[in-house]
Amino acid sequence: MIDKHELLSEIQLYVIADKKICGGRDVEDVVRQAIEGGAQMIQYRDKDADDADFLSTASKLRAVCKNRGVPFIVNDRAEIAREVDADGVHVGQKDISINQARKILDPAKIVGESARTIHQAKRAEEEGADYVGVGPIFETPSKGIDKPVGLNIIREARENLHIPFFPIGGINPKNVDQIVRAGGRRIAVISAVVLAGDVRSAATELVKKLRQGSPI
Ligand code: TZP
Ligand code: MG
Repeated sequence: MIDKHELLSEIQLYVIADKKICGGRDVEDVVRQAIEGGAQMIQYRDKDADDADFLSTASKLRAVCKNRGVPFIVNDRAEIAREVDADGVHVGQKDISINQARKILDPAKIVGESARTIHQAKRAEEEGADYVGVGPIFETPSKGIDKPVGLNIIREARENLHIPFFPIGGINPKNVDQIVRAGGRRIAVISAVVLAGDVRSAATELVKKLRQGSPI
């Protein structure tokens, strides 16, 4: 298995397949198309599903990702991440701690955390997170009432973090250049890909712009 740090260092487009935001679409189809378009890491997120449903979808997505050699991350539910042998778990500030996640998952697995300030991001790094998501950068309906933190956190993250960071929140093909100009090399997105009319080309367009800005 490739070392997780090496693996993470190459990821520019991280797509979060949020079941609710996928709307009526089949989440497996969406993930397949996103990967075909160039998504390099997938997270399964579903705040509402009960554990049985979550487990069932997670194991299907796990297989889709494994067949295509793409790392698969489970949102929040570390036990389910372990059960489906996901590549890691992503936790929020109000979820289980990095430490707790580490107790559940093998040390070779990825643990990521969300941060809306550089202080939170630094703390996640100190606690042993393998990557952080920083944002919301722009306004986004996908994160409820969270106010955007703006582009400045990207510069702060570049200066202060040693782990990969993924700007997230309201990023789409029209504004991704702003992320690149602020010094971001990677992004995490939900709606720009999973809600796109053409999932595959939305992913391709984002990857192209990130590569043009800064090939990894
Ligand atoms: N964390 C910060 S913003 C956000 C999350 C999960 C939502 C991102 O969704 P979108 O649709 O890419 O704005
Ligand atoms: Mg969470």
